[in-house]
Amino acid sequence: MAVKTILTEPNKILRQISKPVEKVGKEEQKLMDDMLDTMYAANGIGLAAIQIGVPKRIIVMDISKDQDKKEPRYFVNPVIKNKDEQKTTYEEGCLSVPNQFAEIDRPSQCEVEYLDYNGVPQLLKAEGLLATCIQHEMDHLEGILFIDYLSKLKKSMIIKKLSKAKSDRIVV
Ligand code: GNR
Ligand code: NI
Repeated sequence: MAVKTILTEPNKILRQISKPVEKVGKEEQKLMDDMLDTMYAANGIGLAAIQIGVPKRIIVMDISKDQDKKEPRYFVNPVIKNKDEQKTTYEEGCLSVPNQFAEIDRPSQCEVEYLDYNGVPQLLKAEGLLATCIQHEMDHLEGILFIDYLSKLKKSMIIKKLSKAKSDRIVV
């Protein structure tokens, strides 16, 4: 178990398209353990492998509020089957876009097919925050960030801020 560094925009690696996992083996399970550690350490509710630089179609999530009752979820090779016509709006944030938040519309319900931690096929019907989070994480697998849904102006302002915040951290 290990906490990894989370890549942040404008790091180009975040724009890679992640590759399907052939088999859920020891290596993938270790990756999922590290992803969960990293996500909890950063106080996030979801994390895609590409956020720690690994271009595999793997997501971890825990939307439980109670710190003592952890409910980790693991999704390998997730595919969205059914999307609701109806949309809901959530104020989204992203560990790869630190300290920036915006309201994003997404289908309010979805069905997702995936392999779990043990490589067993699963089907999940999600709604509410779970549905939003799954879609946010699935976007990461395609190299998409929530800021891509904002106007060009809002997006460029956020990227500018993040670039500046990054350069401020480099001590010459
Ligand atoms: O921690 C996170 N919170 C969140 C809130 C609303 C919608 C999506 C998210 S996911 C985010 C963690 C993250 O960046 N996952 O990729
Ligand atoms: Ni994110």
